[in-house]
Amino acid sequence: MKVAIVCYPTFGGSGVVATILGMELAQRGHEIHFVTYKQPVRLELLAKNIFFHEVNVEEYPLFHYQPYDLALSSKLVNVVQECGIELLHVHYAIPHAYAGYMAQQMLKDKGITLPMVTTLHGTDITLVGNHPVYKPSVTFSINNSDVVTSVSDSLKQDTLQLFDIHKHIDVVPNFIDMSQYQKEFKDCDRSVMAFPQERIITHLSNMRPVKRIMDVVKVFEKVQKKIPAILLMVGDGPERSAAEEYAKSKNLQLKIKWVGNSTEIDRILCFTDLFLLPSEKESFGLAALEAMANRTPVISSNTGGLPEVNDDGITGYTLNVGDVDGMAQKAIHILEDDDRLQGFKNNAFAKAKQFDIQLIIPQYEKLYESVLKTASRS
Ligand code: GMT
Repeated sequence: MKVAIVCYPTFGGSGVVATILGMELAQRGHEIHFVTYKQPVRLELLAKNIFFHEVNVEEYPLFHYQPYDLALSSKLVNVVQECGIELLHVHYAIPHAYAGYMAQQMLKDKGITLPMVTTLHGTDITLVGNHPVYKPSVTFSINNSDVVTSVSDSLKQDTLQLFDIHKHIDVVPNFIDMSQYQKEFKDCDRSVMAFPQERIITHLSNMRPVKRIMDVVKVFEKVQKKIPAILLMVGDGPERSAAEEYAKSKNLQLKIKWVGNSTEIDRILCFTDLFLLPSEKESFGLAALEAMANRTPVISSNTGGLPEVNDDGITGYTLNVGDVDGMAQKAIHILEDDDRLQGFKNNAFAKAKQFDIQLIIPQYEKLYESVLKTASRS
């Protein structure tokens, strides 16, 4: 199949999922065209069947806001015609599903049918998309997609509750390539980060308010009073400086390392003992899955799709949003005993296998095939 994938090219989870999906589909023999404003961070361009088309938005002084959706839909029309694209898969509803719909209509005018699959990722529904400014367009684009998928059952329920949707939503969970985790990392050298007696706790996110990184620091503050530990804060974002200031005021600066955005996530997670994800909202929690694939138990909030990934009491613990005391207690419980920690690590790894890319990609392929079959009949 010839598929165009539209996504955000940044460090966000939706872009990572779209990129890995595209690369795996390309390996399976499909021709994959990424259409976005920058090369996606995890995209390896030097691979067979992978193409990248950059969307340029011309700056014009009259425009207060540059019309990216217009540029994207025009680019899609060109790419579809030039490359013979059969199917469009957009990740994140805003504005991708809307731009995709416009491209479909322009192509229809030229006698070309382009079915569209829309994957909902979370904030496009629960935070941004639900705002009255966007809601009518998001509702319209979801209802007019040929196939709609969501990354967890929780997100599906949120979508049905928050929007007036008359389209079936298929749940296709996020995934991870477990073949990369079967063997131990040769360069997993924890001594570069911590002393032998210290536990390593990690958090990874774009540090937006929804990630509650102040809770991460506060949980760590309590844990390190009982157990020698360090905290690795990976990623960057608007909440970072306030959390750094708080850490300094508590004299934690030597125990917390602010790593910034990193392309070496697995190298960091492989020597991590515990992952913290206390988010306010999380449709899935890809970072938690990446941690679990690296044999790392997770303490998370119990919001959204997190309980579908993190099994309470088995792969870690899930607690109410903001329950810093509870999270610290459970963290200490896991970390204070070597055998218990090992048990949680084994369970986390076993659970991650349920989301192996080899199990999930065929679900997308099946949806693609069915939508193409339907389109060819009409
Ligand atoms: O969580 C973020 O800040 C990024 C956001 C995105 O769209 O890139 O992530 C959402 O999609 C991820 C991939 O499907 C999910 O794993 C995240 O849980 C989801 N984030 C939220 O729902 C807050």
